[in-house]
Amino acid sequence: QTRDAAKRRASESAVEAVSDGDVVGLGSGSTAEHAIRILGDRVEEGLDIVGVTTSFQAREIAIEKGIDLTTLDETDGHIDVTIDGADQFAGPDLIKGGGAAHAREKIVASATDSLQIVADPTKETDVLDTVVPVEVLPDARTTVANAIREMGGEPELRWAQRKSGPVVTDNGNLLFDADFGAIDDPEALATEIATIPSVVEHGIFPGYADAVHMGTEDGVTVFEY
Ligand code: DER
Repeated sequence: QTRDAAKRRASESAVEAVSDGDVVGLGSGSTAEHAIRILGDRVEEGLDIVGVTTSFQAREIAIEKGIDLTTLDETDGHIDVTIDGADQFAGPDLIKGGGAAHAREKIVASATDSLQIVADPTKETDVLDTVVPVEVLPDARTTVANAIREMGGEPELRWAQRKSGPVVTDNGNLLFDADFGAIDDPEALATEIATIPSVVEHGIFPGYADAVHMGTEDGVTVFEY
């Protein structure tokens, strides 16, 4: 209950970064859901924005809330501000992909002028050390798993909870959660993972955050980068 309140407070803070006329990236996950719902309420009160969504989940909520949607093809690949969650943040370095949406989240984040991350205190860390989601073409799962092990990681195929078999992403691919332990150089590891053949995208977002809005027990802490 308190964690959900913290997520909501983080989102209320991040939404302040959105202005009339903005193209807004709409993130995925339970924290970003609060932000989309709040934006929807502001749209009803007259806020003039268009959204670019990062997942099936984000699109469903945006449609429910009546937020007009567009695509990167129609905005010349430009987004003014994106609000999205994270599995972990160490300063501006992020690990994302807990919701298996990190491929489209990274496209949107990379096209964004200002990435506003929303989180609760459980996401804050000095050194990134949670598992790194790695999206792979289904036929390459064995070769990618071998490559991750050669790099010192331990890959675990993400199995679905309410479906027999593995999680299948919005892009029709499979997902490893790769445990590399503490990640001292996120940028270097990001580059190394990205060069493995048939890796579609991974969840290290090195230096991506322009701000992190962390909801706390009684308020919000905003880190600017
Ligand atoms: O999958 C993602 O990248 C989500 O943003 C995730 O990292 C955060 O989800 P949560 O807000 O439900 O914890």
